[in-house]
Amino acid sequence: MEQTMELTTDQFIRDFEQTFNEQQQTLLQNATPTELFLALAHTIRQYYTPMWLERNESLSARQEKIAYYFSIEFLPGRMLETNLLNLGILDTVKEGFTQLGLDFTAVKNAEHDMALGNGGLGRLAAAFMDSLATTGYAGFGNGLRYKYGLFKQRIVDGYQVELPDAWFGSLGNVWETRKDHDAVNVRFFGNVYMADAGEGKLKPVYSNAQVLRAVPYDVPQLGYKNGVVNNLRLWDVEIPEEYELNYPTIADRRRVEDITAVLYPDDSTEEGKKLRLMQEYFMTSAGLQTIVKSYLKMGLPLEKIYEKVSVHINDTHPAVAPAEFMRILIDDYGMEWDAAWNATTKVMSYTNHTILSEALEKWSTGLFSFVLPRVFQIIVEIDNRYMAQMGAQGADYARVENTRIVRNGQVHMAHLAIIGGHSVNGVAQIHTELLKEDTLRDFYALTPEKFNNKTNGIVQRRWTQIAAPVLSQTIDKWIGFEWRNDIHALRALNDVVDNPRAQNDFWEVKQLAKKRLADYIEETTGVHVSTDAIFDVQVKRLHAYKRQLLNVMHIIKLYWDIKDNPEGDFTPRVFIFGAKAAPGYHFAKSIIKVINELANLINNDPEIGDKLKVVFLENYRVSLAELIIPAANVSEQISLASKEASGTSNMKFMMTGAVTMATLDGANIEIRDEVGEENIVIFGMTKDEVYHHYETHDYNARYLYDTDPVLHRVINTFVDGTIPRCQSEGSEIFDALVTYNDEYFLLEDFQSYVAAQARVSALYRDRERWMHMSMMNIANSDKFTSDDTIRQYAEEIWHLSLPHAGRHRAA
Ligand code: GPW
Repeated sequence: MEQTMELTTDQFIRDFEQTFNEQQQTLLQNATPTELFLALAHTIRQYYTPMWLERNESLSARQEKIAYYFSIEFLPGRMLETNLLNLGILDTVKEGFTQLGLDFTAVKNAEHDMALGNGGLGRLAAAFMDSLATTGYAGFGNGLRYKYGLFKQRIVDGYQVELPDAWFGSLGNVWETRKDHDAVNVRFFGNVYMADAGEGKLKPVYSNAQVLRAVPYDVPQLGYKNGVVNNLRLWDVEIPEEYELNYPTIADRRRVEDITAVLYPDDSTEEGKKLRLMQEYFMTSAGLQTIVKSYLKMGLPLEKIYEKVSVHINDTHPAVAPAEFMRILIDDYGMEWDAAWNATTKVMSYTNHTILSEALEKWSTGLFSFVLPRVFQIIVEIDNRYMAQMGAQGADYARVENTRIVRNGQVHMAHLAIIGGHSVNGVAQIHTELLKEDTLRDFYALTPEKFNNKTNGIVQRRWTQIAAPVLSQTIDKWIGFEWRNDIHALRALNDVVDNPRAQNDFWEVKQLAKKRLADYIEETTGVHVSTDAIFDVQVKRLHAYKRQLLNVMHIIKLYWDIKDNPEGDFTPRVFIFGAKAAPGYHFAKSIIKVINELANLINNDPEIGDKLKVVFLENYRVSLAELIIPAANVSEQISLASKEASGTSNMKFMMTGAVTMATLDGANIEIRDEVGEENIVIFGMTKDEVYHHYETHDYNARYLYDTDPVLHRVINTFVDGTIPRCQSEGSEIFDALVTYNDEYFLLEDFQSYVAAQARVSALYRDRERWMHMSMMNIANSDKFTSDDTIRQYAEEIWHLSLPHAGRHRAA
């Protein structure tokens, strides 16, 4: 049921002016956007605080089951507009600002992105927080309060340079509340030995441990027009007062603060650093300790904690959770092993986000037992009992050996998460199938009932109502407002996809978004781009498997086409990239350099002119995505089939009317199923063809390079001096593609990609056909709402019920 705050513009203006005067002590007219932002945020805090208190009271009064989403990353981006939208007062506030003569856009842009995440995984966690509140489920986040979020990317001479992202800087995080009374201690290092506990029992005694204090900061998560406020709890580290003497120097204190100082900027590769393990354990232990404490306040038996608590492990980073939960139940609360194990496996569930083995966390037993001696003991015990139990069941020995937790001197975190929980899910259909048949096949053979799929989703409100307000108004015009509350109503657009006036409206909307982006491009890069050109966009982390290089190879091909035939009839394109590379990922950084130098070459060639432009936008992040995605005509989703677990930007592009250029990978397949084959452009190998190469070892990149003259010329362009100032990067790329046999099969997919791109050009010239495709994408995007994804998690994995049936405040 819809429930918005009742707030008139006049009332808002009074509230805002009062808060502003109390806080800033200057005149509104003199205030900077940042000062106005702070005052506005504090006004909003006053609005939601009573709802937040009431929510917490009613959840505990009714003893509702709560799911806790443990994630080392949360990537909400800016919160101001979402909070206003979800309170139902975005338009009122905008109107108030207009009446006050203030620029709302400047104020919203003053908010620093909350970038406590790298990319898709962190953004998904943030989306789930919004959707949990919006659907009304009691789902709380648990993570780390990094002082520095994902690095800020600058491009200098074509190279990526990383700068620290001091996101809450001197202003603090305006949305958070410190909860001192919920602080707990977390122990690292030291020794553990077993001592007599009487009655023939043993209990662990810790000595010489380092004891640190975990202090939570809570960030409210507002539901869309339903009065629900859930909680995202982020932990910070401090030195407990009673141990201060152990840290006499500033350097000593710094080493402690390091634990929550910075988000690891690596995406999909495992680093195996001690500090990272400490981060993981710190947030997991602190979260679980407070969860148990708040459960016990209800006066219910601890053995039944699974009836009121679910803990979700978002990828392997919090996968120490089952062992830590066992430690708390047994050591801190005296539970017996079997009862504790029964509770633990019913509480825990796990999502896998990749099949790339280099991203599956493993820790050396040496490091692990040094940092977490007691947890390590428990893991060894879990592992032994697992072996014994499987042996007793007569399970295939090789399978059991492949799935055990401690093996060859390593602790396999994914294995702990699977054995210690009741559910493991992938994030798109094809990905879950691959987990079953490949990555986790032995687990699937042993415990098939644990496996399920949950295809990712996106917060449609952010990508339409916030990022694409004019598109949203146009949708209103054609099908009414219902879709804003029920995204499935968007399907009504299917009736107008061939209506010439509707097509014209949606064309104009896209042109406006392109103009907005073109202005930004000109401002930030100095490059002028024409909105008559196709805006062809690839924005995502820079990874070899995502194949930004394939896109580059196609651009080089077009460059030679134009140079060979400058008078030819050519459909103009602007290629837009946005991508951060992990600081230690040399190859990815070389690709960034080459894109920038190729852009220089092409953009400054008068013979090329407006036919072809290449733009690399620095510092890609959520707020920049909000500007770029609605302006795209073509969405590049070209990962090697089988490698992209799901993708989520593909869904955002679809929802705002871009046509997807796709391999049959991740959620692209489900997008095709929704829009139909004619409304997406598919190319490249299937996952079976890819796996065939793996099985037969028959792939021969050099042969393709030698026998395909177009490919030959394109690849030579990396090394023959055509693209200036990137000699070493160019030869690195040449070697990866030819000498080292092209790990991600770009050469094999090249011709199919080029042909698909030619199809796109032809389709774009037929405006009716193109608008049909574009609008079919918008009209059929409702499947990818994270509201529905989270409903499936809540019902099928966490077994939650809806606490308030949509009428939270009326109860
Ligand atoms: F390697 N993803 C990510 F699986 O953004 F852990 N960072 C990561 O570290 C990993 C995965 C990990 C992404 C996937 O690459 C993407 O396909 C997926 O859509 C997204 O997670 C959300 O599930």
